[in-house]
Amino acid sequence: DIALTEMQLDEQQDSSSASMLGSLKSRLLLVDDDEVLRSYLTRRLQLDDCVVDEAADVDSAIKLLRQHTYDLVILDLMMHPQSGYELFEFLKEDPTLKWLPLIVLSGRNDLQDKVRCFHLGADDYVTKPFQYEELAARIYGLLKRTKNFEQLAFRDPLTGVFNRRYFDLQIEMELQRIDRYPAPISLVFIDIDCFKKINDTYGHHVGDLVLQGLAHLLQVNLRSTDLLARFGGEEFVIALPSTSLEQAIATMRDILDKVRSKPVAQYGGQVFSITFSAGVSEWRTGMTVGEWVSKADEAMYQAKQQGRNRIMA
Ligand code: GH3
Ligand code: MG
Ligand code: MG
Ligand code: MG
Repeated sequence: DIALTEMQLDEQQDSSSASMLGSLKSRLLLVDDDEVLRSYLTRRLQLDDCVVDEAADVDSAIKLLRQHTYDLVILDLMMHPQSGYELFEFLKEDPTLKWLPLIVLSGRNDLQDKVRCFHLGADDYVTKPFQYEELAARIYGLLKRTKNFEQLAFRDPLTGVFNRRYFDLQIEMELQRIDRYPAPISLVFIDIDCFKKINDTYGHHVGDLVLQGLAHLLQVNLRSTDLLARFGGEEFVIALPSTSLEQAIATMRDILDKVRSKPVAQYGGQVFSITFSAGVSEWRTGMTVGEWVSKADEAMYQAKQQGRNRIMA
């Protein structure tokens, strides 16, 4: 088997360009029915510090794509029972997956397949037998660009946390997941208390530092599965999967204790402390995302009414 011989030779060379891949902290999905190729490629990519999931067919690929967020897909064309082309159809339908970077890795080397794949949305096409070095360099090039783009599209530039656009996309996926695997999920709406006064007294720059400080404090006190986003000016939302209303309230009370007990920002030798008000609501079957957010927003408003610096449901 020529492909395998080339792979084995390839494996003995030390990779240096590929190791840059690790710096991108990526999770890849490898879809190929060839088990030997999968285990070889997975091992190489793992050595380059990528997280790799494998799928042997289109159905398992779809399952994984629904469960996890990937940075890139490597896709074989000739597979059974469905060909790789079927996966393109699935990706195209899902707005959160439509732009997922994809490299075709195929034994088919004819112009028609290549052109068809690019038309369907492939970003690159590598033919088998392949050199790992080249594939890794192509993955790196693609990820470098898309990571930067993603950053711009889905992150709030001031605080670095997700923006509302990303929150809206991701929350729909969370609710779809709950539809299949029922579990509680709670939402928190946070609004900084008397933030205008900080801006008016110390200037907009200090206001910005406070926003950054609070975003950081929230992020480090949340779980990796929690979804934190800046919703508007001095408003943040958090979705807490697998968390009941009572648990969410307890979590937020702990975080508010931490926020009020030490300064969130410092500037020109001065330190700045804040408090916030938050509303919590647990998702119930049949609720729209809009209704769910409004419920948390209303609870936040109640917290303001009752004197701020508190969590209400
Ligand atoms: P309350 O306790 O009732 O929430 O009072 P507040 O002063 O926090 O509420 P208000 O909505 O009146 O003020 C929010 C302020 O947030 C007004 C706006 O100038 C400021 N703001 C919004 N976005 C930014 C930002 O990106 N940076 C800074 N520094 N300020 C911002
Ligand atoms: Mg195949
Ligand atoms: Mg506000
Ligand atoms: Mg406010």
